[in-house]
Amino acid sequence: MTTRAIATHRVVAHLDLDAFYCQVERRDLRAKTAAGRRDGRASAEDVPLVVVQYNPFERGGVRALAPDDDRELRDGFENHSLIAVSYEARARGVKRNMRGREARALAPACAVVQVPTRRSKADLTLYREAGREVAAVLARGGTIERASIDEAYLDLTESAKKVLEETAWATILEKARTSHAAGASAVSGKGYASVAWWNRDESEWREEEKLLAAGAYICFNLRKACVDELGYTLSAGIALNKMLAKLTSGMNKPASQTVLCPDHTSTLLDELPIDRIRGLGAKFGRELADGLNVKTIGELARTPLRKLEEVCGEEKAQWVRKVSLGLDDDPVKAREMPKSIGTGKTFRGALAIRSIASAKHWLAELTAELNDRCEADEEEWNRVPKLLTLGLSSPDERETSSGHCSRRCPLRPGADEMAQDALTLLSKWASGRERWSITGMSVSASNFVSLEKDSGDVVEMFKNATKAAKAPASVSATPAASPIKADQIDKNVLAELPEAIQREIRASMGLLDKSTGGGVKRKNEITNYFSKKR
Ligand code: TTP
Ligand code: CA
Ligand code: CA
Repeated sequence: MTTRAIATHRVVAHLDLDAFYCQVERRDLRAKTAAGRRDGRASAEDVPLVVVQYNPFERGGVRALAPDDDRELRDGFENHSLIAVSYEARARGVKRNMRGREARALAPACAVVQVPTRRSKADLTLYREAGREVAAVLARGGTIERASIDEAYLDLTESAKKVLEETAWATILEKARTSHAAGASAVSGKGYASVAWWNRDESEWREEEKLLAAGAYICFNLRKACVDELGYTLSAGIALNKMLAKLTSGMNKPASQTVLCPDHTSTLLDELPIDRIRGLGAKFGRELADGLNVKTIGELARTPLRKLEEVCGEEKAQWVRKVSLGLDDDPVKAREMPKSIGTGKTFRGALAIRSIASAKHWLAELTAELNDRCEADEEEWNRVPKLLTLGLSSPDERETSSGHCSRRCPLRPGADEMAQDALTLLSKWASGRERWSITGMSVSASNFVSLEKDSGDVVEMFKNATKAAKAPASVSATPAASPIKADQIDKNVLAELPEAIQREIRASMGLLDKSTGGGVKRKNEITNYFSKKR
């Protein structure tokens, strides 16, 4: 096998949890039943289950139910809309767009669970946490890009190459062949579609097909780990790029995976409605369909490039052409964790802040915003910040030539606490100065401490497939960012400041790029930071 041929191919998986909220609720019901807090009927796997959204227009308003309450509704759910339907309920004809009463009519034994609420709104924390747990397991396979609360893309290319090098073909095949092979009948020309495709002699396998098989093997292991360790089933699509993987993952739900045979791509796309492709769903897709009078990706693929260009311009036409042929080089991108989060505001000229009362007002505004963003960050990254930084720009500031300074203190969670502490920092800065004015103010949070559970290595996982199964959750206290040195201007704080202030500071430090003259002279961390930004 030549590495050159393989280097041009990728293996991407798209994984999506089956009836996600239902699975989370089923697990929750099981835990509550085990703790003796409710009867166990609805926690049984084969009982149909639906998750309902409260109906805000119902008399009496939203029924307040915390995650920990018994949220299985025995009555009053008739008008609630279903947001998740278990496969047992689907088998009885229950569908997502129905109401509670229809679910009960079709499946009288159906358990009806209401989403948790908080301040009269749905509280998705339980599901977000579950989605994160699953993502942590999947991340053992390779670079992960979470695409929604219950789905993710995985780039399995490197892991697949490694598996091909280290694992016997028969071993790979044994697990890989549990996958459906989409389009196999067309490809193999034999009767037993999937089976025939997997049964081919090793010599008949092309390099990219082998890579896909290795990807399927990894995906099988990852899905098994999710079942063994968390009790959740997922479905997956394994293909040569993100777009095709996404189209493939839903083909055989629930609890199964599908490999897209490369030769089948054009057949799959031929009849596919245009709006099924990401990027062609909304306005642009409609313009394209109307402008060219086409409905399917196949028709789009057969449209001459010049005609495409007329409708959507050269650049977009190139992209559309590629996509219509099943090509997609969009990389699987791990979302980067920000090192700090913050918010700031400028107060120019007459707007400059000159009193503690006015500073207090604006700090309350800024810290409220910061607190919201910290909460969102905690939900997304499962971590909490430990350091609060107040950044100030002031013509009276002599400490640095830039007129900018920052003050820090340990971060206490909560908008009010942060507002109080920021005000204390500001008051200390102001004390001892006869007159002062502030032209820019920012607050930021950094030095994050992760609350993530430990995750292992992909190869290790295969070796100890079930050993890790009951590993207890541990809290690691590794700070996600190193402490900020006090003797330099905090680049994170700078980055959070409004553009205008950033420019001012850069100018005063002589860091402004003279664009034609190649002006950046000082090669310190901050210069690097700014050059990276451009
Ligand atoms: P989906 O992945 O679309 O659906 P699902 O996981 O329930 O079922 P499937 O097996 O077909 O993937 O959505 C994930 C969760 O998001 C779903 O369980 C509930 C929630 N959701 C809503 O709250 N409202 C919606 O309109 C949709 C589509 C989903
Ligand atoms: Ca799903
Ligand atoms: Ca989904």
